[in-house]
Amino acid sequence: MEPLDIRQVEALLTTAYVGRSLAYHPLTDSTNRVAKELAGHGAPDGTLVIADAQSAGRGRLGRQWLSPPNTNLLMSLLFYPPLRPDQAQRMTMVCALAAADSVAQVTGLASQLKWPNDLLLGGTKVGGILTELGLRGSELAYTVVGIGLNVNLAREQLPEELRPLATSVAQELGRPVSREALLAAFLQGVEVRYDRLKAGESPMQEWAARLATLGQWVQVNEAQGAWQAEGLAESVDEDGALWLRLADGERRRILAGDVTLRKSQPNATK
Ligand code: BT5
Repeated sequence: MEPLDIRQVEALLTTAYVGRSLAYHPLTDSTNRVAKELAGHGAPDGTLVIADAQSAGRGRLGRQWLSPPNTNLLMSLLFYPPLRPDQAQRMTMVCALAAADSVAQVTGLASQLKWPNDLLLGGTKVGGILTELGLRGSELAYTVVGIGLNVNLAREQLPEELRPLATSVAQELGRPVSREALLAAFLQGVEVRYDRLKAGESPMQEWAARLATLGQWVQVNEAQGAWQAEGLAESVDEDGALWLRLADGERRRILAGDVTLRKSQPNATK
């Protein structure tokens, strides 16, 4: 696999500012870490940090993101959105929608979103998003949205235990895909949606409409591991929280956690 062709990306790019400031690393520890560092140096809104390999790619809750070199998209975008800290998940929504659209645009494949931060193809994880915030007092100083998208990955390149849980765009399409074309389409989609957000439009309705999770009976493990619950994934709100309807009718709001689809509601009356 060839390294990412940054010249080609720049030639394809049609954005005004998203991705125009671009830091490419053949290898870094984590693009999220680098983007946060750049935020401290006043890097412009929409700065892109992209790597061909990461030595410490992060998922949520201290989990790892794995990717063989020169195969996938490993990147972080730095934003200074006009949002409060509790609204920062809207940047996750913006990027998730743009990622889904870019896959559709370049390959014709329809992807789904899974609450809170996964991109799925054929029901299997093809990408994940890790959003991190920087605070200035009680205000949002910046948001870093990190995206790992499996583009040309063959499942066998992952450790055995991950293989059933992961897929890639190429795997689903049956042929390799241009990472450069996908990246340029993604950045274009981000800019359009980010501009709308800045104009006061929320991406929530569109995001909710694409969430495969809604309407499903799910098990939720809360982020801190404090509790586990099962229920109907009823809705999401403007802050990206999931509203779960428990079997006893109680509604619970979940800000962060992991969701597993359950085949059916236990003791459901037919
Ligand atoms: C995520 O976390 O899905 C967010 C992943 C974000 C990664 C990007 S890469 C660029 C940027 N820089 C970083 O350092 N991170 C971001 P989470 O929902 O916690 O899922 C992590 C779990 O996904 C792991 O524990 C594995 O089970 C699984 N996993 C790891 N690598 C994978 C891959 N390539 N494809 C599918 N699943 C994977």
